[in-house]
Amino acid sequence: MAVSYPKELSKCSNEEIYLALLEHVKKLAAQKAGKDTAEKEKKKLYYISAEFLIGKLLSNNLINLGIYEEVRKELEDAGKSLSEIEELEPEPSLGNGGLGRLAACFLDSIATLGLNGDGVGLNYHYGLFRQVFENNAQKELPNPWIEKESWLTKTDKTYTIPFGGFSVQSRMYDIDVTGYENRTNKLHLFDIESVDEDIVKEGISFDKTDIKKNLTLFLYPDDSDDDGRILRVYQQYFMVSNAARLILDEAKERGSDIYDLADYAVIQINDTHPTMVIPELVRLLMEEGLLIDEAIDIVRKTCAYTNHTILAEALEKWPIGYLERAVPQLMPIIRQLDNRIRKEVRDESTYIIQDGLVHMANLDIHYGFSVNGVAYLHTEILKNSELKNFYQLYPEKFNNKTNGITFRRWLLHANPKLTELITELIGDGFKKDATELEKLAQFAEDEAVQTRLLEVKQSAKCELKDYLKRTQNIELDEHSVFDIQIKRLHEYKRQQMNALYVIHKYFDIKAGNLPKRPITVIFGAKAAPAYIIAKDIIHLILCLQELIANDPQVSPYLKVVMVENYNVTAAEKLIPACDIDEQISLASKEASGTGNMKFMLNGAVTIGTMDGANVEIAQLVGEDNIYIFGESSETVMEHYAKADYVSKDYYEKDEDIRRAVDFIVSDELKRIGNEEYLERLHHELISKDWFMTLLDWRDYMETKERMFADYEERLKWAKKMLINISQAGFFSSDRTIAQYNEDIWKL
Ligand code: CJB
Repeated sequence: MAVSYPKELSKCSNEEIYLALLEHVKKLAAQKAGKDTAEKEKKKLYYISAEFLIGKLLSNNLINLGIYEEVRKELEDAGKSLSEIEELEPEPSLGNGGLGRLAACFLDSIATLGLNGDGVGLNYHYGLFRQVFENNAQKELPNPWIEKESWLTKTDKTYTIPFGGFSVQSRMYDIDVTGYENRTNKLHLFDIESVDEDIVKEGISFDKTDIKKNLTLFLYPDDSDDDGRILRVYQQYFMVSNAARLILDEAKERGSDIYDLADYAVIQINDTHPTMVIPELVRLLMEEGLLIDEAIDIVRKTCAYTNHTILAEALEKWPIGYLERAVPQLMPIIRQLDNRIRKEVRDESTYIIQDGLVHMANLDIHYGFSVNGVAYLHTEILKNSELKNFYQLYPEKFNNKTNGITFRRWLLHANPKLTELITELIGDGFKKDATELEKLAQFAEDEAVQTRLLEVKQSAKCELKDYLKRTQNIELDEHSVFDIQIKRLHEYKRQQMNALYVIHKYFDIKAGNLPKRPITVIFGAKAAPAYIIAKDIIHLILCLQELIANDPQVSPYLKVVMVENYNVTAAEKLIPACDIDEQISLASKEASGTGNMKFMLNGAVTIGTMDGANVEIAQLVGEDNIYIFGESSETVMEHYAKADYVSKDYYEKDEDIRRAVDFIVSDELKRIGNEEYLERLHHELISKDWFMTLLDWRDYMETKERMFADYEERLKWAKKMLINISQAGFFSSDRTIAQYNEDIWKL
């Protein structure tokens, strides 16, 4: 092994080893990039995204470079531990959740499939806030990740980016993205030098108006006020103006005469955040001397849009006033783009500018050549209801690309013991072709294999126990059932439904109905800093955690754990250890979900609604191997259409629901928690419950009871685990990316 350590390995500190490995990996990756075939490759993909939730990179890079085992062994021989060394690496949390993590999985697969494609985003100095709990409530702290030596490489690419009244000088930083035994691509992150970390005050608050100092300071600053929202516009324009200039530069370098740009570049717009790339490219092409018609034609052939949600709040609409202030040069172009639509199209609901707002998704759909949803059901809902008017205009643009995950991180790295067992059973072909996992199905009835699988799960549970003890001083009982819900905190994801189940179980145990085996309900979730009810739900969970831990009658049978600062690193430990995976969103609201895929791959069994990719999972594993409950998306959408869901009816007619909901404002909980928060959540559930928690609660509770009973038949349960793993191949992001390439990018 040619890593150059500063002294004899056994005498190096972990810090020294980490830095030596960092340097070595960067060197190896650069060599692969050196062999780049870019000149021969005409067309290149640019995946523009405001988020790339890449997670720690050391192990993943070692795996993809094919040297993980060698390095691990060498360190072990010198008395060192690679996993301890990894703990020194700060996690770049450059994303909020699923959308950002998907972008990171995609970059891995693009490089692994040997495709010519780079990511383009922003170099936030602070990633998503670090979450701490104080007085049973979430507090947000800055989350720095850039150190003197890091995965970032400073390049000499800089651009002057104009804003209303001033301009800034950008600089591009690169992170190598090495595919599994394949090429190295780049993640380009743009930044400006004048960013000033000293303007951060109390928690994560800072002067939102000082753009030169704050432009790339934080991932998505709090957008609960106007200044926060305008800053977001500045960030987005900065991102796409840099991207557009880079794309034009590189296309010309490869021989484009600009008129043929679409033969040289394809742009994937990840949700509406990078939408301004459309008018910006038109503007830059016009600066090069093209007529607006010519420029629009070119852009229309170059841009493709992915929609990740039907929640109205995430479909951005910017007030004209914001754009006029931040990027006045863009508004005339946007107006022209809108005017054309007004001439071509009758349906006013599709216009780009409506009531003083610029509808970013409308811009994407009219001026992109492809519109895709991220799971079968989601795409159907887009076509048949949310974007129906657009689908009628452009049926040929709509297509589905069911999400996927990279198996390098979520199996090979996160779960080496399971990887080893699978390899022993079916060879290692699945590492390159995930569908080979299907071969595992032949062992479904094999008791020896079932037993081995249960042992692997048990050992992952023990590892999680050690990890949480070491890092958060949390005690787990590894013989309990691990029931896990980890994802962003949002009412539609319905952590509150799970919390109401916990309360129900608490009463059950008090009444002497003891579970056959202790249950550990584990949550991990960050709430957006301005999302009050989400924070109230965290507060409730933390209060329940405390109440139950201190109740000697209940605590031997039930434990609630809210993991602090849930992030990619924590997910890598939690997922392999999971028995029961919670995917309980209100049907129609979760576009896809990708945690569900990671869990099944690691042998968890899912309890879920027919929502997002759960639908496809259910179809693949069959009803014996997933626990489906709740109303269908059709029924839910009908309730919304008729506005006939009244949560109070469920509260009044179902005693168990009433007892659980009312416990939120019980004296027991009020003694532990904040009365105002508890009252607010209680009131919300009874008077509004927009995401219909109470509608599905009884079915959820009964399904969960059935699941705990089935869990006791250990070998039968192991069969379910095995079937889940064997069907997970479809959810490899290699498959997803191959489809993007086949249907959209055509590289
Ligand atoms: N998603 O994470 C986000 N952020 C958004 O603003 C909109 C959607 C999520 O994207 C994931 C990747 O496509 C989906 O799996 C998930 O359902 C969706 O909520």
